Amino acid sequence: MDYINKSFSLEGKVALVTGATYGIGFAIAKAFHKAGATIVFNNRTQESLDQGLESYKKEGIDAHGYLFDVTDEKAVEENIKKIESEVGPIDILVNNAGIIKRIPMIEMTAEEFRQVVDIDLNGPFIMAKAVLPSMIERRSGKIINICSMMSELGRETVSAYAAAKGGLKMLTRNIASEYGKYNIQCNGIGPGYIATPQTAPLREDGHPFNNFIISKTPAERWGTPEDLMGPAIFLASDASNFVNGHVLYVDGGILAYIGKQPK
Ligand code: NAP
Ligand code: GCO
Repeated sequence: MDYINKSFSLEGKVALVTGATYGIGFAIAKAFHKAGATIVFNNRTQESLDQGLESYKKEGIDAHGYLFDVTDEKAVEENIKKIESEVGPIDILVNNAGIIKRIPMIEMTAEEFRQVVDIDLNGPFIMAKAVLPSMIERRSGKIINICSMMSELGRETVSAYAAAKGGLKMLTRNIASEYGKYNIQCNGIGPGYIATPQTAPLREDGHPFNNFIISKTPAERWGTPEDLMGPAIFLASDASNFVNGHVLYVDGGILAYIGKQPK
């Protein structure tokens, strides 16, 4: 048990999970808390921040909430400095904040495309850039980028999201390549289809996508945010110290599966 307790523990670590008010980010933050970490999260509106603080309180977690948008470089730099002095140097960054716009590509404006890429790809770049100097100095750090099935696959209406999440997979590999020598590990988690507010419109009763996803998933169900807890602890802990530039797909087997034979 000693090995398990030591290697998977996040005791004494400070973890910043972006956009972790609910959904996947909230579940990952809860997992980190259970593993011993101090939790910091941010959101872009006071309303979301307060909602998050309330939810952490209900779980008995004393989380530190900061109000800033991951696309605002100046605000990110200022808030990272604030977090470092008020809570402590950041040991673990999870780039979780993200949005999707489901619009057929030929109907999408360049501005809409830019908004998605800005939050889902530029955001993780800006965040990673802000935490890396201290990680380099301390010769230790973990960055986890929340990728997607769309880091590997395309589908109708999600061109901007797929472009951003595909880019995020490559940013992950590049951070690992560039800073691995400082004992910094940057990996991705690629969730399959997970029941959160982001996918709520696809799960409405009778929506054809609901049955489609269940039949595309060998596990024959939607994932839950809690399905991401173990993989996130692994990638944040010493247990993964020689895992770098990898995307761990947590998808109930979607990427392994050719799909059901039509009846
Ligand atoms: P969600 O329920 O929509 O939560 C996303 C959170 O990010 C929200 O709290 C949102 O704030 C926040 N956010 C958005 N833009 C932000 C910004 N610019 N700055 C700070 N915070 C921001 O999403 P989720 O389903 O939990 O997904 C979390 C991550 O996993 C996303 O990157 C998503 O693309 C990815 N993912 C999701 C699935 C899935 O099936 N659900 C699968 C694969 C990957 P508001 O509360 O203000 O909206
Ligand atoms: C969609 C979904 C996906 C998921 C997820 C898959 O419309 O296809 O929203 O993109 O959210 O990212 O891994």
